[in-house]
Amino acid sequence: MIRTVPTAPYKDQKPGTSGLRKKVPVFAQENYAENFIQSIFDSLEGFEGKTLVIGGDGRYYNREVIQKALKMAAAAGFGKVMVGQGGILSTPAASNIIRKYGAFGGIILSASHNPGGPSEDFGIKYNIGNGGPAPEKITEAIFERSKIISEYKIADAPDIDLDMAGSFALAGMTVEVVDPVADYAELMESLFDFVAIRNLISGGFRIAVDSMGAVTGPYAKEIIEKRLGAPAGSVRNATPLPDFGGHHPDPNLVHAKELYDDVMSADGPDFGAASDGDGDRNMVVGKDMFVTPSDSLAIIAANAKCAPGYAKGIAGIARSMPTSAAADRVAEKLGLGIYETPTGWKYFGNLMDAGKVTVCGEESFGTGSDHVREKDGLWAILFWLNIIAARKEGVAEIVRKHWAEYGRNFYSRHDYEEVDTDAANGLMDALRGKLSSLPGQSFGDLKVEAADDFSYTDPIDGSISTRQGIRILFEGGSRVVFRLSGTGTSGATLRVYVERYEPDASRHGIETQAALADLIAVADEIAGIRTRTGRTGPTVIT
Ligand code: G16
Repeated sequence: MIRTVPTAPYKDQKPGTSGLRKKVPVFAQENYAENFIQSIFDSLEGFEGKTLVIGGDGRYYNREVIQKALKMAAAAGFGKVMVGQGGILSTPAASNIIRKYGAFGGIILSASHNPGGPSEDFGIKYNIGNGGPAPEKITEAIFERSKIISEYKIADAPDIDLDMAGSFALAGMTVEVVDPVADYAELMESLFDFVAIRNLISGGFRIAVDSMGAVTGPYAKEIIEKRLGAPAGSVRNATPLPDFGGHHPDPNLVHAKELYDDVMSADGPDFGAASDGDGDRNMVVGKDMFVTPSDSLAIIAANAKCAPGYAKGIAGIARSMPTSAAADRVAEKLGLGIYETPTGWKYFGNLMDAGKVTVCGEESFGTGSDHVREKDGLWAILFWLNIIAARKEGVAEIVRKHWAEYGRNFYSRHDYEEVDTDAANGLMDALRGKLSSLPGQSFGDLKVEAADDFSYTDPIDGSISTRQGIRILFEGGSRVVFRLSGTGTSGATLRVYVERYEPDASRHGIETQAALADLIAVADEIAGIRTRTGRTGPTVIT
């Protein structure tokens, strides 16, 4: 039986950079999740009888919302839902399933790299039939709908046992509980040279993969330990837990410090990598070398032909605007198209669908390709292992040779988390007010060449996105970018991205923060970060 339930709208269901993210107690309010899910369905057309994919990163509240979404999908008229066993699907695995089985779309339950637990974060996002995050015109329609919603529909039916694989009936709809790992592992095996990686590992190359108590554990166990033969225990924190075992599942130098320290220790592993809550982010470290995500994109693009799935070469590269221009130098040398988009993986979808780009990346520890339409943490880790196996060189050697060939883009991001929202908005508004007067001004040795608020016109569908980050570009190619995060759930997070290009190889060994010190000081001088936020320094430096 289908029940129609009256509801009142919430005013705060505006999706951010990647779906709706709020604290669990916000999602647990009466009808809050139901309103948002119904708003998604109300914004779509033509899904009757079609397939929807549902899965999440296993965080607290995942199972409860999956049961609601299943019953609401049945009430809305979907013919079938494919749901990951245990409610688990990493974001890239969900994208793959949507594509492989020609589903209409998918609902992914995750707040990505944000912590999980009863008072921590939860999230819902909708992905379209190409497997990628819904574009802005859909997320805006969902938000508009959420502001006026007055009822939702739900099937009155018992819960589905998510732990049992198989097909089940739910109010006239089929629910298929699927193995979350099998299709994804098969895809990875089709892209990379597993024989070469297996030989590398059996030859004594030691790897450590930290799943941070989050969704990639079962995927990494199957691929890294079972199929590639790494010794048991090579994958750490491999059981997805509702609170990620207390970890903040964000693979960066702060939250994956234990792994980093281990790889840097004398008898530690040769290669370390970590993934985030929902498996789309990655961090890669080698002995004596942390690979910045921007460099990772450039190096993967430059070495793409090492991997069988990319042996014919790549069509082009896309990066988000705040990501360093390291990839641009590779594109230039290889004669490839290069695209600069706003922050958010959703902007890459059209370019990949049109065959303009194969490889995409973001400074926020995201790298991926057109094998799916999400960034993909394990894909990046396997790509690195494949490159190492093919070149028979370690991470540090590969990175240093890359810099020697292309020059080094020194790069760092400074985050000021949980800043007062008014103070953060005030800082950005004041910067916007200064944009026209900055060009021509000098700050020590740095002269401003141009300053703007980045806007993007999608080359495929012509849609325009404005106010995507303030760029201050200095003569010689250095720059500082200011943005407010669109993924946080408390206060505002100010991100300051700092970059300097250094062609001279004799200067490539300088410590990153030292190489950027003058730009960091100028960023504060121009934006008044300390005065306006009351902070003496960033919360996180990556
Ligand atoms: C999401 C998006 C990414 C984006 C990142 C950072 O990542 O999918 O494309 O780069 O947020 O966004 P912001 O700077 O607005 O916080 P994830 O891993 O959280 O889904």
